[in-house]
Amino acid sequence: MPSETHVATLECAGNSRVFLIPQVAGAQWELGAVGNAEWTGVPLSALLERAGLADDACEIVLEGADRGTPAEPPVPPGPISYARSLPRHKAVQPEVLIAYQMNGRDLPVDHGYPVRAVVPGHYGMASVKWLTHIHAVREPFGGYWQTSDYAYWGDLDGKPVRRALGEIKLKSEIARPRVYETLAPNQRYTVFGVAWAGETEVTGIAVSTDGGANWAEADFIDPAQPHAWRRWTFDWMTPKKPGRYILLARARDSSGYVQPDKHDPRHGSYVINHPLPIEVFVNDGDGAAAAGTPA
Ligand SMILES: Nc1nc2c(c(=O)[nH]1)N[C@H]1C(S)=C(S)[C@@H](COP(=O)(O)O)O[C@H]1N2
Ligand SMILES: [Mo]
Repeated sequence: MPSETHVATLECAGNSRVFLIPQVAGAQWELGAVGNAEWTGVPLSALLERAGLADDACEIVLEGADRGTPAEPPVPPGPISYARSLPRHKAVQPEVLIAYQMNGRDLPVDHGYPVRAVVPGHYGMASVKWLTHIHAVREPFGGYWQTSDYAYWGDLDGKPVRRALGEIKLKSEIARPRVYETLAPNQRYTVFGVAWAGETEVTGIAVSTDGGANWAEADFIDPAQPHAWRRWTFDWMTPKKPGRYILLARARDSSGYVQPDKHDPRHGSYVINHPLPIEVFVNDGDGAAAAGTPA
């Protein structure tokens, strides 16, 4: 069947969880549960067309080979496989692939060999790996991995309702310097990072080097491309005064949205898209550590 290649950023919905205060349960992801790759595969829409999708099919359920019993209640009646549904309107978009290659090679086992779904614009949990089945369903699929887990509290006429996590929310990360890195004073230092969004376009990126009191625009390296992150740089004259400094990055998108100041508790331990504080140290210039630098 015809294959296509798309670049897409996949971010785990729990990425940056370690930044939540107080600490929450779950893998203590720092900055690394996000990546950008080139995916090759057959568009899901081509498979659905060949199969002949019924008019009343509302969702497409994607199922993977891994099975087991969740450790946390509510525990389902027997072992379950990893399965997630996509709303029909997203499933038929041309960017959604049943992929067999990542960066021009067969998928590594960790990334879903032999075939996985790649759902650009949605958090990683939508991109089902080790894919075994694709089912069209007539009623919304309320499986474990989109109600008990990978879900959030939405709102229906003022009442909280459980909804499946979907679209990636606008976010940026500082990749360089690293948390707790020690820098020389009064030097030009290039801060480097990335910014990405789900279904919108990242249009601006600002950086603060004083904990959020002042912001200045950074420069994009990459042009805007749907579903792919944009790398950016920011030239910083490091302070003359030794000490602790907090760096932050805050992106804007084409819909006018700006990264929020705080994590929204309705998302539980997911969707951590507020500007993440990167604490660094500036030393006194003699190579000696500044006061407060961890040993
Ligand atoms: N079959 C299966 N697919 C899965 C998962 C899983 O546990 N089983 N985890 C999902 C989650 S939560 C994420 S973040 C991504 C991670 O994809 P990666 O390992 O290629 O980075 O895979 C998704 N696909
Ligand atoms: Mo994830």
